[in-house]
Amino acid sequence: MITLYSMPSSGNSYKVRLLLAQLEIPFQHIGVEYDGGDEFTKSDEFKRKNPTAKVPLVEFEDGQFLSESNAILLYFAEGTQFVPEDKLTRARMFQWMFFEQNFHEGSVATRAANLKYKDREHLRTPEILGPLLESGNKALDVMETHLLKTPYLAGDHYSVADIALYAYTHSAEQGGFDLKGRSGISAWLKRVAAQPKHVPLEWLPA
Ligand SMILES: N[C@@H](CCC(=O)N[C@@H](CS)C(=O)NCC(=O)O)C(=O)O
Repeated sequence: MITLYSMPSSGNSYKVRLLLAQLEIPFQHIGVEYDGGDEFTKSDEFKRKNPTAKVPLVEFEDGQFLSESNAILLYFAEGTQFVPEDKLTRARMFQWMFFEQNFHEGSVATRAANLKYKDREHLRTPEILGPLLESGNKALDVMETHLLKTPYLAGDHYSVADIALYAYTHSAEQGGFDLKGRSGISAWLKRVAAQPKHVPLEWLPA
């Protein structure tokens, strides 16, 4: 069985838990939390597994590792209904996954994390939170414009791009972002949550 090192409260980790649940892939879960106090990700033992010192991280049965949430999604989703076969549709799925890491995560998720985690209290200044609000709103507006035209990010079907962007969009209000005023995103969030075998962020394997 694979082992997943993941942070229960983190969207990047949730992406992987959600996909594994939807694909019914069993996994052993090792939880790593910011406020756990053990700083496990900073330990030499963990950094030997993942030099970036971040989760999520998958450990395969043969001792190999895979990090970066979206790479993990693509690895497990390959050959399933969650990766489109058509070349251009697949490229559009990649487009949204790169957008997630380049435009969305660093603003929407970062602002929510600054407001949520105790060890980020010093990052709650107007100089930091202001620009994050602006860039996060821009990212959400890009999604909103697109999702008013199409049911899922890569087109007509749910793909791992939807998983990648659902993780931090569904909790964006924690970062002070307005979702109710964005009807395209709100309807898409409901469509994603209604997918078979969908699990919430809090879900962990038994
Ligand atoms: N680009 C990475 C980001 C991973 C990341 O930032 N993980 C955070 C949680 S969201 C983490 O491991 N934090 C623990 C730490 O920095 O000690 C991905 O998508 O997997």
